[in-house]
Amino acid sequence: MGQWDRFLAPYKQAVDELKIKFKGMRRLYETDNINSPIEFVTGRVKPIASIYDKSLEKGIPFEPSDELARELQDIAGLRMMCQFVGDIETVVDLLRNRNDLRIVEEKDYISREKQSGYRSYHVIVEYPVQTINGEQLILAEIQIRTLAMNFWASIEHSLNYKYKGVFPDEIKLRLQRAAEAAFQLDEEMSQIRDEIQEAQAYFTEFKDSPRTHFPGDQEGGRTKR
Ligand code: 0O2
Ligand code: 0O2
Repeated sequence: MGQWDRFLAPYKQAVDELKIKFKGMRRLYETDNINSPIEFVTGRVKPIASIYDKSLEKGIPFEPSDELARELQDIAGLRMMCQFVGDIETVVDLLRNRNDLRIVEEKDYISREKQSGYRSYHVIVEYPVQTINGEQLILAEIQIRTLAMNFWASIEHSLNYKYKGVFPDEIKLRLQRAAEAAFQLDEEMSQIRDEIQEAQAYFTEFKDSPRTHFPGDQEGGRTKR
């Protein structure tokens, strides 16, 4: 096994474990028939090429080391998507109350968006991974954002590849405007949140109910074929 594989193994373990734990939180809301503040969860270990780029940017030697583990806080990265802006605070509170991780830093790019227009709430956590050599504390970055923020960030990220991080002014401006429009959409949806959630609860009940009436039903249940 290579040096990098050995270095990254506990990060992979942390991402896998946290993904299961966060998806589990969503399931617990579902079990209690409560609208979940978490829509979906993704996770990844930073690809070696991105670790290389970031180490160059930060002036850290590109080699597995304690310095790299300390300075690159997003080698383990999790993303939690929410329907509404208000859900983000709920999710952050859920994280604050967990006793299997420790929050070391919070970055609020929602009330203070980045110059690019990027919005998200970042939480850096310290998470203990049980390895065959004992416990190892791993830093992980959890990005919490709405679906609209995620839509914008995914597209901007792809464009970043195309333009190698240097956007023409016109594109930059249009992206900033698009980010603002996405945020307006979030605000608008928040204002009709109760209506939306009522409709979603109704839809879920309708979908799951064995007594749902369909045209052609004889006894109120689904038509048997
Ligand atoms: P479930 O039951 O749908 O949660 P993975 O290793 O596959 O678990 P990874 O690689 O971190 O996850 O990210 P991936 O594959 O992009 O997406 C993770 C989960 O998020 C998958 O569900 C996707 O279906 C879900 N997902 C991704 N994009 C969206 C989206 O836009 N909307 C919604 N609602 N879900 C999305 P799982 O893990 O397969 O199972
Ligand atoms: P990738 O490909 O997502 O891994 P740091 O450099 O991490 O010590 P910094 O730059 O202040 O400190 O970190 P920040 O901005 O808190 O978090 C960096 C991550 O946030 C990025 O990781 C992106 O995932 C996301 N991000 C930050 N700004 C933007 C933006 O303008 N557009 C998009 N699409 N994402 C952003 P990486 O490593 O840059 O990329």
